[in-house]
Amino acid sequence: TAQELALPVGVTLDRFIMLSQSAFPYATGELSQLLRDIALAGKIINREINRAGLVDIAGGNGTDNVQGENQQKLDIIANIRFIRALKNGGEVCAILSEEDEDIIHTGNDHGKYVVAMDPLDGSSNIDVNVSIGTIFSIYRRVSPIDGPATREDFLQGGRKQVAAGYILYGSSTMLVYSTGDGVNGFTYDHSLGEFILSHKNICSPQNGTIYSVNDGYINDYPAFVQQYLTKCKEKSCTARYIGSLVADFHRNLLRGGVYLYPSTKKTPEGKLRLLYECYPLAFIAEKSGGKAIDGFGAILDIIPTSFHQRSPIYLGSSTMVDDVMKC
Ligand code: P6P
Repeated sequence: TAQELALPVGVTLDRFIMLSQSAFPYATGELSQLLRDIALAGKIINREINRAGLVDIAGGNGTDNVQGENQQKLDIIANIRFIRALKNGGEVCAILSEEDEDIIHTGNDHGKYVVAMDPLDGSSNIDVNVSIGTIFSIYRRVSPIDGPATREDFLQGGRKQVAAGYILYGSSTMLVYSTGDGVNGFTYDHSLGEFILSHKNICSPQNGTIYSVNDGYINDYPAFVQQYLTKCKEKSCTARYIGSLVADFHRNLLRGGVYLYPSTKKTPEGKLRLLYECYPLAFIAEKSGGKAIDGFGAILDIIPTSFHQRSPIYLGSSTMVDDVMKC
């Protein structure tokens, strides 16, 4: 971890990746380059978001994505920018995006990795200036190198992720990721154009008092969730729900808390997407000492069957997630 590597806060992402890679003599640098490509896309999207209000790229685009959700212009820009950065980086042979039904083949058939991503989650918040985020999940391909990527590359299951993370476009822009050994956070320094290590070896508080849920659907939630929320209110816990998953998750990661998106009548499978929302955030939660379950077992143990399948999710501080299940 960064602790063992004795990396000082303030080191750039590039240097952090280089020094982390040096700790793995057999690493050949492709994953390192892939992480740099993701950071580059994040910088570009950050710039687009910051000027969205000034240039006519905020608001709806008048089209729907595969989810049937109204696409915001920045959704499309973010999708294009990520695909281009990963294609040009050369390490990724294929991408699965929330914005596209099928696998996007990059033409890099020699690439060892595939990426599942939500290029801009919470985008309905864009034109009201609420924080939004990118979520990404990285697998080593299982299909033969130099051939086209296949469904199996993306349906390996959450425990097969080699890395995952998110970019939060908030009051500051942060990249938070893990390659399996600890979770580290990098804050974007606009003057340098660099992500700087600001949150080394993030360990999520074991417990907390913040719960994040859409209270408006409470009558639709399963009984155990209603019981848990009643207990939260009896204990005068703090309700914090931004309506932007990455922002809610990040606050709870640092302060302690639990995010709940249960199944409802409207969304019997839950709302959040398994491959590019639940798995990557569950990976970060577990690697920082937290938990992520679907109400029956660990999110990361769910066997995936389709690209855009949904799952209920209870995600965050381990004691709080356990308390949900005790109900
Ligand atoms: P609801 C945004 O659309 C999103 O996917 C997450 O970012 C957010 O936490 C959730 O949906 C909000 O959903 O049903 O409460 O509006």
